[in-house]
Order: sequence, then C-alpha cells, then structure tokens
Amino acid sequence: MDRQLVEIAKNFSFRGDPVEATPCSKGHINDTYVLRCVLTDGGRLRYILQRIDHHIFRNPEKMMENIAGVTEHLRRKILLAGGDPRRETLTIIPPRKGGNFLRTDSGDYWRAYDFIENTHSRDIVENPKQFYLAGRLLGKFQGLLSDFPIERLHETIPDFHNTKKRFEQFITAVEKDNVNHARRVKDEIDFVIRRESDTATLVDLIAGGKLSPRVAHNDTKFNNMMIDDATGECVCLVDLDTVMPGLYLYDFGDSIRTGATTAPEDEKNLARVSMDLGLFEHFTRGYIESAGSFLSDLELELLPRAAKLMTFESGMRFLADYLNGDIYFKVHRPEHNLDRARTQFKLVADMEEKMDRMIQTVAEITEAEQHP
Ligand code: ADP
Ligand code: GN1
Ligand code: MG
Repeated sequence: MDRQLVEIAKNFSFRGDPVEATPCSKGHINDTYVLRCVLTDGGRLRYILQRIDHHIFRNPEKMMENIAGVTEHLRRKILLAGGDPRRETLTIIPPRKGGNFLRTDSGDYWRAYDFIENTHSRDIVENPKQFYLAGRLLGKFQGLLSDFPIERLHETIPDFHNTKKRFEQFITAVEKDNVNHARRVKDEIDFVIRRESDTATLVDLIAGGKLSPRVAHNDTKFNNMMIDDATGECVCLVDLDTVMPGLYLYDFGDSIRTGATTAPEDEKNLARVSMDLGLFEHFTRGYIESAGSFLSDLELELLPRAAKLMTFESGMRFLADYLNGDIYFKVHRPEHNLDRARTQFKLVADMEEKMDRMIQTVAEITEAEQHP
C-alpha cells in the first residue's frame, strides 16, 4: 500500500491494520480511497479515506462542522424511526487526536467515513424502479433535515447554485479564453448566451421572497446515492460537502439531470443522449410521495423548470471549466469537460421540447397525491 496513505491512515481511529487502499474514481472533486483493514482475528473492515479538495472547499473546518451537525441530526432521527444510521447516513471516523478531519504538515486535509457495506452506486440508472426509489430517498433526506436549524450551516461554496453568477463566471471564462478554446466551441457558447434569461428563474424568486432557502444537499447526482446490493433500495445519500442553505428544487433538478438521462454524463455520441420521460415520471412520483407534504405549491410547480435549469447550469460550469483549462472538475481525457458540457446542452434542448409533458406529469402526480 502507498506509504503516504499508510501514514495518513495511522492518524485515524480505524479498527485493524490498513492493508490496501483502492482509489475510487467516481467523484469529480475529492481524492477518494476505499481502505481495507484487517483485524487481529482475521476479520476485515472497510473505510472511506478522502483527501478534501481544499482549493474548492476553502474552509474544510467549517465544511466538516456542517457534516458533523447534519449526520448527528440524521442519526438521531433515523434511530427514532427504527432505522440503521450506519447504513442510512455517513459516519465520520475521527482522527486519533480529535476533531473531524486531519490537517497534515504539508497542508492537506483528510477525513474518513465508515464504508457503507453491501451497497453500490451507479453513474446511470439501471431500471425505472431504482430511480423511483431514488426519488423516495431524496424526499426522505430533505424531510429528515427539514427541522435542522438552517442558521447553523456554513456556506461551503458561496453562490454554489446562483445560476446568474454562474452565467457571469461563464462569460468571464469566454472573454479570458485562457487556453484558446473559445473559437472551437462557438456553437456551445451561443447556446448558453441565448438562454441567459433562464438563469434568473430561481434567483429572482428567492430575491423576491417567493422561495425560501431550505436545508439542501446541493449535489444529488445519482452516483451520490448508495443502493442496497440485495434489495435495490436507495439507502443513503452521501457526499455531504455541499449541504447548506439552498433549494429543494436544486436537489430535485440535479437528480433528474443525472438520472433521467439515457446516457452517461460524458457520452461522446450525442445521438444516445436524451431525457427519458418514463424515468422522469418514476423519480418524480417517488419524490412527491415522500416530499409532497412539505413542498409549497410553487416548489411543486417549478420542478420541471428546475430540472432544466440545473442541467443548464452544469453545462455552463463544464464549458467554463473547459475554457479555463480544466482547473475545477477532475478530467480523465482531453476535452472531457467539453463532452460533459455537450451532453448537458443536448439534455437541455430535449427538455425544452418535452417541457409540456414534464409539467403535465408533475401536475398529475401532485393531483393524485393530494386527492387520492
Ligand atoms: P466527490 O466529492 O469527489 O464526488 P464522494 O464523497 O461523492 O466524492 O465519493 C465518491 C464516491 O465514493 C461516491 O460516489 C460513492 O460511490 C463512494 N462513497 C462515498 N462515500 C461512501 C461510503 N461512506 N461508503 C461507500 N461508498 C462511498
Ligand atoms: C461534482 O463531487 P461530485 O462529483 O459528486 C460537483 C457538482 C456537479 C457534479 C457534476 C462540489 O459533484 O456540483 O454537479 O460534479 N461538486 C462540486 O457531475 O462542485
Ligand atoms: Mg460525489
């Protein structure tokens, strides 16, 4: 096992001796390892060991304070409901010297969690039922945190889903054109600019007091949901780095963006990319069944537009990163961010065509839920 990782692992109160660390390449932000430990009786345990990207999360201490508070709250409520907190939420493994994370002499930040055993995550949805259950999980997560004191949460990345600001950052990336890519992606840039007015949709409603900040996850992509190997149930929403004041609509939208699609986020063949109305319906049904009671009429009405907006925002972020020279999201090949941006724009265009049916689906499910 890598010597540096052994040294890092020694600092955490793991049970057993660390023998193997396997990189997990799923996330776009942190460096994640699955750590295998062997107990004296030969038994095995696994943990997640993560190096936090502190260039993105500028204040890891405050981020970990959020995660500690939220997981503690979830733990209490899951227990009250007769559930198993070690499966249904993240469990922080503290460093031996205390606190929630480790800061090394070289200035890196590390943290550890229990590995949620007998679960897996998927980049794309395998069947409609799975996505229905994902919708139920999201509603449950939001419901459990609906009484968490929102003022206790720090903003881990300012203006994370401020789509107007994201647009401004995008335009700056186009104007700077740091790596001379802009002229090659003129069509994609025009696609964004034509939709500038969309970026105000939710921001203006918040400013006007029509939508209130909620305790939101803010990064509900499908591979942040752990699925039970045996039952196929979606048991836990992980990646709590961006839990902070946001909108339930962001979470709904981001799940649709990543789950109600026919192809992976980085699919090169755009002919394979579309928004699957059946999957949209399944997730929405699961979500409204579990969250419908605490969503406002306006939130319910805005679900389809939020799905489009979050997809558009992600496309803008990927394209801006491509123009900036791939400085934010991890990439595994040249033009990876461009491929990602293109799938998002293909989905946006498809959602625009299917918007009437998405709206109708939400209305029908809402009606059935409110007047069974
Ligand atoms: P990133 O912020 O880089 O996306 P994540 O925290 O999402 O990192 O972790 C990457 C992946 O590792 C997740 O998508 C999930 O599949 C897996 N993972 C994260 N936490 C756990 C855990 N506690 N148990 C099992 N798998 C996990
Ligand atoms: C990142 O960390 P991960 O891979 O779950 C990003 C999300 C994006 C997503 C796009 C902190 O999520 O906002 O929607 O990539 N997380 C952060 O796939 O920026
Ligand atoms: Mg993740």
